[in-house]
Amino acid sequence: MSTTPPLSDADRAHLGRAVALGRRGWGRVHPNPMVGCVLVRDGEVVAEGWHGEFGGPHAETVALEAAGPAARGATAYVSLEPCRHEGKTPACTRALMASGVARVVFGAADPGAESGGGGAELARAGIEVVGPVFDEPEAHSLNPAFHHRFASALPWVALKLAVSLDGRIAEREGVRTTLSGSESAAAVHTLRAGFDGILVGGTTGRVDDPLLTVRGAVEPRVPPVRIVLDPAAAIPSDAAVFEAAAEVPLWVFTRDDAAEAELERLETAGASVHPVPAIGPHELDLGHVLRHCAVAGVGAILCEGGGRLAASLLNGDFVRRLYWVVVPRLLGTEGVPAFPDVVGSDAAGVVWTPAEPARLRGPDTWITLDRREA
Ligand code: AOF
Ligand code: ZN
Repeated sequence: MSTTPPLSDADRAHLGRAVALGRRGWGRVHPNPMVGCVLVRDGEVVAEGWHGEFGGPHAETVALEAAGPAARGATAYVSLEPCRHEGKTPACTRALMASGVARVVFGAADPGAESGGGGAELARAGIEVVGPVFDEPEAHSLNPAFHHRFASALPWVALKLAVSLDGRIAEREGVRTTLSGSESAAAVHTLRAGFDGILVGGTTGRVDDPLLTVRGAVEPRVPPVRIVLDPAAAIPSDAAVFEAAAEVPLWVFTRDDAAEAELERLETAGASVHPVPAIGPHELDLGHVLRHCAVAGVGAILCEGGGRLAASLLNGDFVRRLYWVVVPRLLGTEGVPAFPDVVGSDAAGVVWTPAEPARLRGPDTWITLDRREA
């Protein structure tokens, strides 16, 4: 494998297109990565493909089938290294070799023990291979939960908060405040579709009374589990989260010394209740909660607040991505600060880097940041 000769502007553009195609798999392919593929011959795009469904054909296979004989002599641009394993579908390396493509340019290395190494295999077969083109941070930011799985036993945690210009998340303590606009609300539903679990703290669960389901443009292949941290087991039985409990699982984590009668009440209302150790009167052991989630197959979690849970997750260095929604309002001194108690100097030392360009959604600005790994 080699990264020479250098990529032309056209190469980079085609690879960028492959990345964009891959994103169409959002909500449908995880825990697999999102992958796109573009086949180009004599400067012309002959076919495109993407991994559209978990267990379904890979991006390369889709594109090669669409191209047919036109793939011969073409360059395949793939956002991820072509797999060399027989998984749920045949190895992409074999399909590429059989198709007669002359060159393969790929973005991210595949970290899988069995799937990875496809680039070297293609090179041994006489195909010109260029890649990995992306450095590690870029590769990770495209499919963060997928890559995280190879490095950590804990779930990949993203934190989404809508914050006023003066850093506040609600008008007053205990008052439900809709800060962000309808465009942001639509984006949140799309965002939720790509996660295994949606997490909120008990105060948010009570005050905002969210449903936490996905009701947007992307229908998730598996609806994310709703996860509420409610140390005192105090969430009322008529809270909105219980509404859809028959269709979308609801997990409530409580202190392990919470009143038995309350735990039973929550179970009866439709929740799966998980008592866990507490590390303070209002705070559960988040490492314990997250390990439980990982073991149960919840590998990517979106936390949507509130401020105290957000602060605890940051203090514990559990957050890998921030979706920071800046709302152009000032809430003033009565407003609830986004982080009432970020105390840990560890959190202050973390460096965040942009994962994608900031984006306007209606009046709000979305800033997406990834924790830079040491
Ligand atoms: C590719 N192209 O489009 C994707 C790849 O269980 P399987 O057979 O679907 O294989 C999943 C693994 O294959 C996944 O963990 C990752 O390593 C790779 N994904 N590879 O060449 C694709 N989605
Ligand atoms: Zn493959």
